[in-house]
Amino acid sequence: GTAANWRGRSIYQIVTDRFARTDGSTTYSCDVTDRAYCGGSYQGIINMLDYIQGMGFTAIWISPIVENIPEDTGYGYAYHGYWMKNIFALNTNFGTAADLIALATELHNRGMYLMVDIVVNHFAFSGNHADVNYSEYFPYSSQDYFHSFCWISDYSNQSNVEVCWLGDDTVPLVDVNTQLDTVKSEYQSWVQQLIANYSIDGLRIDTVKHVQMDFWAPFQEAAGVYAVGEVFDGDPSYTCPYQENLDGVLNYPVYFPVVSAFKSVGGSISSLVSMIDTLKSECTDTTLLGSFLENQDNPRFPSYTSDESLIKNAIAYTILSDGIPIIYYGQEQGLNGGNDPYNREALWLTGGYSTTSTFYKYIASLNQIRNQAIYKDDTYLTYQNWVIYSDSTTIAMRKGFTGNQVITVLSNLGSSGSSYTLTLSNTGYTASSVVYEVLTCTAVTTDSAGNLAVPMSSGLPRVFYPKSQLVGSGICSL
Ligand code: ABC
Ligand code: CA
Repeated sequence: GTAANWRGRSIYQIVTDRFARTDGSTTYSCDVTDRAYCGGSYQGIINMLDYIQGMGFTAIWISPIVENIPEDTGYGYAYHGYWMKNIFALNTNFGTAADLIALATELHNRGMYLMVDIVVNHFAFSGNHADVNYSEYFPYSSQDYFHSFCWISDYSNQSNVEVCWLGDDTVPLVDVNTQLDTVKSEYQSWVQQLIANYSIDGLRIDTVKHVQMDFWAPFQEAAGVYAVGEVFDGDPSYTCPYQENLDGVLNYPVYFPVVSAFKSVGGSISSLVSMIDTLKSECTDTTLLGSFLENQDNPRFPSYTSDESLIKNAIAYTILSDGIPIIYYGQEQGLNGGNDPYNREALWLTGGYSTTSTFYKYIASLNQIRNQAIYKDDTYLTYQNWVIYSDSTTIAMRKGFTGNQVITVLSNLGSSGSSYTLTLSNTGYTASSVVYEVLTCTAVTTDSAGNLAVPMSSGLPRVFYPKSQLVGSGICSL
């Protein structure tokens, strides 16, 4: 899929080892602190596609698929897939090539896309950096293909970030010399083959900031599919320029202010408001950024707060703002693990894939309204979300042209927030028109000046959309 094909997708991110087992077990033990393979597989994902599609997702992102180092290192096994050894072989812990192809086929039969995580920055080793056995790597089977050893020690020095190594003397991440022409062309032909062999529709690219900028545009071009890069940095002036060389980047700049705004009552709304504006001027296209609240590298949002209203507001931001929403597996069951490895729970141990849990149904509602707005008029996607109102506890946003606009009202008052009416004048809705608050299925009629009276309570988010656009959708039984 091209960037334009991906803009309207909604992605469910899976840590393959932790999502579903082939045997469908809901009891097989998985202690996250063991950092071991727990048996999640491609076949397990296939069996659970109804569960994923039932929330309105139109794509999945899976862990890196290539062969990893097999050792039980000081940080356990490579169950996450980021410790490459041979990029032309598969990690057989997740299944066979046929299983992976079957996953792609089954997704495509449902009209869904497959995004695969890839790493180019490094291979991995179990042991001291001085003992790396390069001959075990493929295709870069000698030291000549790698940067000479130095640890990354200064994140303010970009060349240090690019040519030195991540990791430590437990698991050094042996830094590929991506400046070599042979390496560049090898990687380009590799990614083409990978995409063709497994019918991959898009890429999530790891450690993008650790590879020099000029590597990316030709690599993206060779891949020929949408790619979203991981540039783990909250500063938009650092992160956005990567979008000049890759279709998208994960929206780390907005991640941090979203977490701060909603992780507690009294969080800063104003920093979020200003970041929304900043990104529009700094990034090439905010509608192609990857919008997320959780992932395998950060504490799950409910580890900061158990307040259901706060969590709901943060999730609504992910799905209804600009960009391609990415929901991390387990958000739909309210998992609350902290940092790596606690945020990589086995999903099968947490309620047997309930489709009636609060957040499962909530995420389904949000995807459903977004999918409906896109279906009615796909310029919804390129219309940039803007803040129509904010105060110290509220942010209201509009996305979509007149007649098809979604108005999202978010609050960080939390579950004990009082009930009151917020009158919004900037929604663009016409006078005396009927709109629906789609999370509660409540009809509201704008007044003679087009003002919208928003019934706020318990710190819950409110999402409005014109009633006429809902007819026939099944949303709110319309
Ligand atoms: C293993 C063990 C862990 C153990 C660790 C030391 O070693 O499993 O339990 O604690 C993979 C595995 C991990 C594994 C690592 C290392 O490999 O998933 O479990 O940890 O062996 C990507 C992936 C990530 C993956 C790798 C490696 C890279 O998403 O899952 O990890 O292939 C850096 C990289 C980033 C990387 C991340 C983990 O580390 O840049 O690509 N993610 C600052 C730096 C960032 C840095 C970040 C976290 O800290 O600038 O570059 O990310 O260390 C903001 C600033 C940011 C700042 C943050 C903290 O604050 O704006 O710049 O980020 O305000
Ligand atoms: Ca590097």
